[in-house]
Amino acid sequence: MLHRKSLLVLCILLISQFALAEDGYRLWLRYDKISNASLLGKYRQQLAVPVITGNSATITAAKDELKNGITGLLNINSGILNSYTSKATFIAGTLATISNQYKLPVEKNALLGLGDEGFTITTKDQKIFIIANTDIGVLYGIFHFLRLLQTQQDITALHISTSPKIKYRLLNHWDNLNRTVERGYAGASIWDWHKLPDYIDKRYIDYARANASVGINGTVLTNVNANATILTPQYLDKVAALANVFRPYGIKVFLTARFSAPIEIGGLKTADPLNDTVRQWWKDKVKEIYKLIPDFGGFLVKANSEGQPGPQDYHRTHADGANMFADALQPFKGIVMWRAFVYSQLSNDRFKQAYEEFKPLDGQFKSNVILQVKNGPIDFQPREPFSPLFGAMPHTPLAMEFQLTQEYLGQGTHLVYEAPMFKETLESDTYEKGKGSTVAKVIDGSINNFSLTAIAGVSNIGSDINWCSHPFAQANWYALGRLAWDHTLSSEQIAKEWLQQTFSNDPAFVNIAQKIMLQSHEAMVNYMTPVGLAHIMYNGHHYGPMPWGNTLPRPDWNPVYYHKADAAGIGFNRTATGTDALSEYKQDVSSLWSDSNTCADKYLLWFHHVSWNHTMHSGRSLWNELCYKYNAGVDTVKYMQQQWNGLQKYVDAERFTEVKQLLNIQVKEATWWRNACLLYFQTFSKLPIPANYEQPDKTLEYYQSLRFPYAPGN
Ligand code: GCW
Repeated sequence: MLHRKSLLVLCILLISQFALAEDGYRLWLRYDKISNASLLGKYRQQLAVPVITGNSATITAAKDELKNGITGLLNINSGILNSYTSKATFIAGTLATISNQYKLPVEKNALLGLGDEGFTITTKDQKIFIIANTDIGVLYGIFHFLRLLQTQQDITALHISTSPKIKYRLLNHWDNLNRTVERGYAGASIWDWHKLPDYIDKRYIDYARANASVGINGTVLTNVNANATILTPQYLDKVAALANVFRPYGIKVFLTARFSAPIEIGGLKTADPLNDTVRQWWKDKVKEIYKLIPDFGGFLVKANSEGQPGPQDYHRTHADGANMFADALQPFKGIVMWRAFVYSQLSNDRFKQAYEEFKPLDGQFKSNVILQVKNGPIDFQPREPFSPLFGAMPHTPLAMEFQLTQEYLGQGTHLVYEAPMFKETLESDTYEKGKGSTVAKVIDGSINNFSLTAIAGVSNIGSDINWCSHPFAQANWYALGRLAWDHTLSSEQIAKEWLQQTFSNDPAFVNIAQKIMLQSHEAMVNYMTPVGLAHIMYNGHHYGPMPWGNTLPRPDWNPVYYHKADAAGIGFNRTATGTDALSEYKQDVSSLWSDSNTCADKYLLWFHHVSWNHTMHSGRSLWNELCYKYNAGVDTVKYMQQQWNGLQKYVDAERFTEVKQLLNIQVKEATWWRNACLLYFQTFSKLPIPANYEQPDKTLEYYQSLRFPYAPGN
């Protein structure tokens, strides 16, 4: 008897523990009850009689979300009505369904101008209206409204109208069919290919909800280092099952197309894009896909890059390759996202190669091809100047590829909020059509009048319970969606609303946590690659520092290629006396960076080889500036750690401890980066680390002896 009783107590304890588990699974869609009584009262009144009109899977999703939201946030049990009643306090639906039932609260033309995905949230006659042209617009409006509640905004007189600035807002998964994730630090792939199509993991639905809540409307399911198996009937059925889950949430699926698939799974002898049999093979394949997935988005292709097959294997151009897919997809309105990440070793500077290959092809791509360009010219380094392709391709739509997963940004252990880095690129001025031609305006199509526009983020999602491993890494997923919808949002605003939804609305918490986030990117640049250093990480897995790396067969895979440290100084001369990469930019841009005395410090070593005694804008010598920056980076992380430790009372124990432990690792690793890099560069500068800085406690040989054969994500 006693035994049974104690078992019961144990069960209750376990259940209540479970209910309180703060494992991060809910992301920013927590919907915890609002504790501010007066706000709660107002919200309850405003949501006393909610109506959502319409009838579709998307409208059902909108109803479910609103129901979940108000049950959690307001702890009320309002049933959501299907049609208007005079008692309604909240009405959502499409223009068509609402105008049947109620006098429109806003101008019809203004609404039509919001397009397929936009919406308005408007207060009229003390009722809140959410109106859109489509069901997806309604769902986006509901998510926006729930964000207002979650961030405790005043909802008495709302006048919001918004539509996305970018058409395709995508995640790119580098997920393999065996569930490993290239450069993934959050566990295995969330796609359980083995159990699909019959087993639908609840995660797929929550993934779709999370994406829709920030406006992400497409996902490339597979790695750009592609596997043709995904295009076989067996796997296409699995893809179709995922597409069915995502469809109500406005999310289209895309796949990566392996260029040699006609050979590998089609039994052809060639994959030549100008060969008729090959072209027909792709047309048939595409038809087969659309039969299963009528709203299939299209293909993302990495070709002739890092060993991937491509058109150049047949002496054809990237345009020939892309256009072959474009022709196959065009009848179904599918698109081709052709990656510009190429570096063929033929030129004297990896920086220049994407431009050299693609600039001559400007104007040769079919209208449903978009060229997907990484934010910088090399490869997702902590800081890069913008890729010179932005601003150089007036006849080709360009998509932005950001990397959410932190391959070069501290991988799974560093708190790095990426929005400031994304914004830095988006706000850079290309001068393509004179001053103000920012990268953002190139990719939103406004500079060259393109309606095919896209932003992609290489996903940081995995099977870890909290999706992204580091609790703060979720913010990067969130930020990608928010910025793709509206690139004018500030990093500050995005950090704030993410924190409010994910952790707490208490300003005492939000203000400090927001500061931690906002300083984190610059801190990381400082402790890894200050003053314009780049690509000095460990070979292969890219974990940790290895500025001495010089053993790989290709020079441009070795760190020494990038920093070029020698007795005379450090940095890569990309001016006219060097590789002249600067000439790939418009004159107004290159003139900003071509003189080592006026070039912004943050880009100095990207473009100049300067002496160790070069005078920086701070007045310090370059060597002293490096010492200063490396130390400032470490100090900032220590400060972030201190600030976080002061937030204990505002955060649940689980996530508080998780972040605390990770920050401890980050401090250690930042110190490792600083010490290893300074000791190594000192072998050239022969100058002391000024005595006012913490001195390395290990030798360079020690750092050089470290090995990480099982580092993740390789
Ligand atoms: O950053 C590099 C990565 C590769 C990746 C490649 C790419 C998918 O180290 O792992 O491959 O870029 O973007 O194609």
